Amino acid sequence: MLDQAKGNSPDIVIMDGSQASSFLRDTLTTGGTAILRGETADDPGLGFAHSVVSGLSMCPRRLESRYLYDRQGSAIFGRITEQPEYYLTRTEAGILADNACRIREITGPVTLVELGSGYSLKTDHLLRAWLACAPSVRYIPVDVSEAALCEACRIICNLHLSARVIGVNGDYREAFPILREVSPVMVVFLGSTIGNFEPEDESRFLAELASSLSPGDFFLLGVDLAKEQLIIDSAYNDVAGVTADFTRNLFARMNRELGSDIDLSAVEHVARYNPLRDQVDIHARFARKQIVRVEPLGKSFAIAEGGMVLTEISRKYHLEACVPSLEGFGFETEAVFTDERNWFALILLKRTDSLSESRERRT
Ligand code: AVJ
Repeated sequence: MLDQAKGNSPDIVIMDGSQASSFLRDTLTTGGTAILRGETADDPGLGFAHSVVSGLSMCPRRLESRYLYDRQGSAIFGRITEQPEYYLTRTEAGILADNACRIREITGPVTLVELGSGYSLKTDHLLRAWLACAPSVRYIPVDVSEAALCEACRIICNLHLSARVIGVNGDYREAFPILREVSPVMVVFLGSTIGNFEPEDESRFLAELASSLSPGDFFLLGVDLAKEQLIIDSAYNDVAGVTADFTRNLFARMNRELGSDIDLSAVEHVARYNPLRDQVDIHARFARKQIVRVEPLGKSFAIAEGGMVLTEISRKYHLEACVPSLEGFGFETEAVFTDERNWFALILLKRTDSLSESRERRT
């Protein structure tokens, strides 16, 4: 039997297909806290190196944004959410605080699975609403950052003694096979993190999610809404420079893990909202020529002065288009919650009884 952590210091357990599901069932019935480490966890061997080599070989150059979230990156993102200009987290937390009980009324006592949970701070509104209606709650946070995930599991278990928490350390895909095991479930995907996906990746994600859920399961999605350019530009260019540190940390991580030897003082943060495409593009601009090494694979890349590397996109949504498009993947809309300024929305969806009709509509 796998080791199971009790109390406030979750053990790290290596997830391995067949064991994972019985382990999951045991922990969710007996209680306690544990972490499952998936294949794409924090330190996936050469995964980062291969991703950097392929991204720097592209034209234009781009890096995968999931690698922004190592220990340092998750901590810096935590500080972004506290900046006065970064309205997203604060606004979404307010919507959650106001509507968590209503959401629980609609869904009933489902297991909560949160994708990209980070420090799980906003989720506390949901956990409290769940615990106000039943003696215990089952919560499965999924995150690529082991450090953030362990911290979140520790805090939640200290705060809510009856919570049954299993952290899954890996990317979203690794959580999909678990969903059928823990149904009835509500998958929670907050923070407008879905806006990090290119449209094709978003479609693939939604199709895979819909087919991994059982009919009647729920999906709670947070999306940042399109709004005045100045407000969005400010959110991604905070005066304190925390977002610039976040972008720079990706290159600091390359120095730490790949021996890249980049002069970080040459890396500038450039973020700009394009209202025609409803998208923020976040780039690193190299103020001086750099040779970027990827030591584990023996490769080097020359980036000229003024060279740009896309590190992230953050797409913004219009409810009129977004809701029907979600429904096309096999969901029904149960409720849409927004703030009084209409800056952010939480969409509560339910997996329909069958996917066939919606599949036909999209092909
Ligand atoms: C965590 C992806 C939602 O796009 O707003 C914030 C990440 N990057 N500032 C976002 C981010 C720069 C954030 N998401």
